Amino acid sequence: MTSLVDELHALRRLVGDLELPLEVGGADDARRAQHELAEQIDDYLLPKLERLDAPLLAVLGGSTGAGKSTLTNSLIGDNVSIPGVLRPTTRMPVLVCHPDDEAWFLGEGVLPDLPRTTGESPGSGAGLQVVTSKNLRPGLALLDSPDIDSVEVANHDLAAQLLGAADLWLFVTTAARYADAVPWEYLARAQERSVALSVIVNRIPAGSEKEIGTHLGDMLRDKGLGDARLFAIAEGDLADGRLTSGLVPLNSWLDALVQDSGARAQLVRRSLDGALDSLPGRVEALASAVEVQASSGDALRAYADQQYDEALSRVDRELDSGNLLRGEVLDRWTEHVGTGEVMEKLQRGVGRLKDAIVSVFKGTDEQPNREVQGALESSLSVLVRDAADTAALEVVEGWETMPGGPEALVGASANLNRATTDIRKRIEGEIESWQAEVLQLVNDQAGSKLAVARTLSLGINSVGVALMVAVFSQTGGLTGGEAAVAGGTAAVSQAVLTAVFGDNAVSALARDARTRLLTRVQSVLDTERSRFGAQLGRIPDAESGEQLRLAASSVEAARS
Ligand SMILES: Nc1nc2c(ncn2[C@@H]2O[C@H](COP(=O)(O)OP(=O)(O)O)[C@@H](O)[C@H]2O)c(=O)[nH]1
Ligand SMILES: [Mg+2]
Repeated sequence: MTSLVDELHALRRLVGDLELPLEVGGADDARRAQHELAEQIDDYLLPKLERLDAPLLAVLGGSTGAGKSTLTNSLIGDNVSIPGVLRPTTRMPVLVCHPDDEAWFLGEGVLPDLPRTTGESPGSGAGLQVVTSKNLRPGLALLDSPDIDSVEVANHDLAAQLLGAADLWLFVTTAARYADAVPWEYLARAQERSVALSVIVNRIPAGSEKEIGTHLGDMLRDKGLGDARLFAIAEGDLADGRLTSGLVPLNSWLDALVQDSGARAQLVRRSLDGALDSLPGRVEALASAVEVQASSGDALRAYADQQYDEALSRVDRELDSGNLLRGEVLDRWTEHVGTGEVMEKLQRGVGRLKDAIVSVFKGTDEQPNREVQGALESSLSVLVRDAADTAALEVVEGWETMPGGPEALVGASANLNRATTDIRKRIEGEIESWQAEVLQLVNDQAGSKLAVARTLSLGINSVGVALMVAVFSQTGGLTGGEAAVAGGTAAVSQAVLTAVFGDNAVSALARDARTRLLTRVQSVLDTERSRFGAQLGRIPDAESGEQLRLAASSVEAARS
């Protein structure tokens, strides 16, 4: 059986590796929750499980000006943390502990990623200032954390991180502010994680302790925090910045806690179990966020697929329409076979068909074949490129309006809304390979001696070109004279092929050649489409949501 620590490590890795790149379905909250979860496993759960009897960390959290620093100093009886509303926002939080516990708090046991500074001079930047005081009992450290409502994001993120590492939250609020929304958002986390909590209402106008205590007690009960220990502290004069009265109940409670090893162990266990109990729900929220990302990713992918499928259909339709035989191809072919003359012979039934056809291809000169092939190649190339251009633009424009689409486009090349720059080279390469393939087909089909003879007397290349033309010769879409000429073109290539292969073989061959061509076009378009697939590479799939759930279940299983 694997240990709880191993399973937590496994969960931690999954949480850490998870990316939620799309702004869909509360992704921002999910990312924050992800971050806090990873931090709490590192900062608190893993170190705590390693050493259950480590000194307690009590974190003073709360809003700006609630009196956290003043309270810290007052509890220590020494000014270790600078109070006051106006202060550098990046000042390091101060952790005070007995000298005996310093090694533990300077070590990597707790909050391992925060750099430490020591001594009385406040540090700046990210990290923790560790101060020792003999006025504290060994076994309990106080941490004066940054304000949860700080305007500095880094500050309230750090506050959340420090609270995540606490064995005990000392939540500080004031008589004037305790009903504000922000503190209750943090208290909701305390509830979610069942952390040991006590709430300190500071700066209560003389005589209102009872009333405020009762009211706040009711609020806590309403939020499921009824067993939080409540301390009410009256507003009093400060001496040297420290409270002179009102601290006795809090002080004695903390003292008792440190001295009573049973109570201490119970508190540690409670916070630890609370944090572990909170994992499945927190992981489930992450897994749902993953699913939202995955399905947005799927929709983006399907949209791109649809556009490229449409591009292939467009090429297919264009082949059907016979449009490719217009212009250049038609001219070259007509020049090559002298359509009119052949047609006339065919219609008049003059001479043997084979002679007529042989006369069509002027000698063994390869130049005309190459010209027809070249003309076909460039028409096709333009057609495929246009289709790829259109698809790329459609996908970019579509994604811009789809959920998560703009994020999927982040970091894309400026050319993503067009076909790739080397598409032409790739199309031409494919067409040339296809043409070679068609010639090979003709060669293979001319298997019987009779057929070979017929083919050879025409030249394989001429027959191949006739087959290529047959692939494109549909008259749909052509009009007037052009249709007549194209019709003649079709008839000639058909007649050539029929003479060589016979009726049945011709249509099968033409279908085969056409399928092979479309397969090659498809592969060119697939390469185009893959650029969009690459943009979706960071989006998690639904599977990673399942893995998270499984990892959380394994943690649960390892607890028992
Ligand atoms: N008179 C008086 N002033 C206080 C008391 N608690 C805090 N203050 C003052 O309120 C301001 C903010 O307190 P501070 O401890 O810095 O709050 P923090 O932001 O929560 O750390 C400081 O100027 C303190 O001197 C108190 O009980 N009585
Ligand atoms: Mg402070």
